[in-house]
Amino acid sequence: MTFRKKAVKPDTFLRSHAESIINDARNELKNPARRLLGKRILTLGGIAMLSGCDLSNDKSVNTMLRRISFFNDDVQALLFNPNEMAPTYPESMITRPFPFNAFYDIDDVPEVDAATYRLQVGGLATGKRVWTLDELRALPQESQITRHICIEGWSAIGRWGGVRFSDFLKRAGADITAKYVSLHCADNYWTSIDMPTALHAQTLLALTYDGQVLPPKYGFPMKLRMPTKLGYKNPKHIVAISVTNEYPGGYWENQGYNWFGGS
Ligand SMILES: Nc1nc2c(c(=O)[nH]1)N[C@H]1C(S)=C(S)[C@@H](COP(=O)(O)O)O[C@H]1N2
Ligand SMILES: [Mo]
Repeated sequence: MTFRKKAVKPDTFLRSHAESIINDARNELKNPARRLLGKRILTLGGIAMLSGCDLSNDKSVNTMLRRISFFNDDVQALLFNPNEMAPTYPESMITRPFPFNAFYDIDDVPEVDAATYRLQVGGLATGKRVWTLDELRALPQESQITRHICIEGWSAIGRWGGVRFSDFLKRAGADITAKYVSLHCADNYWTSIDMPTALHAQTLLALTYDGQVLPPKYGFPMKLRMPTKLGYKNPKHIVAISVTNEYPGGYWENQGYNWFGGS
C-alpha cells in the first residue's frame, strides 16, 4: 500500500488527538452535573460506556482511544447514536488560522467556477438531480462551531455554515433506507458515509467558513462537514453525491484508513 502523503502511525495520531480530547474532558468533568455529557464528549462513538473506562484520567482516555482505533466498521456503525451531538464551542475557541490539508499542496487547490458549478445527485434518489450554487444558497442555512480532527495528528476548531444534509437529501428525494452516500470531489478525491451519519443533525453541506463564502482552500464551493467524523471523511469541493447500496470506498479508505472513521 502506498501513501501519497506521510502515513502517520495510529499511535502518533492517538497521542496528539488524545491531548485535545483530554482537555475538553477536563473542562467537562469539572462540573459533576455534566459528567455524563463529559463522557459522551469523549466517546467518539459512545464506546466509553461499553469499554468500561471511567475516563477520569489520561490513562483511561488513552486506553479508550486505543480501543476505538481497533473497532471495526460494523461495530462502529452499530454504536453510532444518531441523537448524540458532537461538542460545539464558543467563538473565542476558533483556531486561527484554520489549517489547510489535502493530498496535495495548497498551490494545487482546485479552482471551481461558481457560475458553471453544478452539484449532481445520482443513484437512489427521485428528486432534483442538478443543483446550482444559488439554489443551494436559497435553502435554509444554519451554522456550527465544531472540532475537526485529522488522523495525521492535529485538530482545530472552526465555524461552518450551510444546509443541513438531511434536509438536502429529503429535497433531493433520496432513498434514506439506502446504506451509503458517496461524495465525489473536483480534485478526484472521494469518500462515502453511512446513511445514519448522513442524516445526523450536525451533518452540514457547508457553503461558508467563519461567515464568509467557503474559500477555495477549505473546499469551495461546498464541503460536507461532519463533526462526528474524522477529517478525511469531510470531503471538500463536492461535485457529485450518490445514494447507493454498493460500498463506494474512498480515496484514503481504499489505502487502509478505517471506513467508518468516526463516532
Ligand atoms: N476534496 C478533498 N477533500 C478533502 C481532502 C482532500 O485532499 N480533497 N482531504 C481531507 C483531509 S485528510 C482533511 S484533514 C480535511 C482538511 O480540511 P481543511 O483544509 O478545511 O482543513 O479535508 C479532507 N477533505
Ligand atoms: Mo486529514
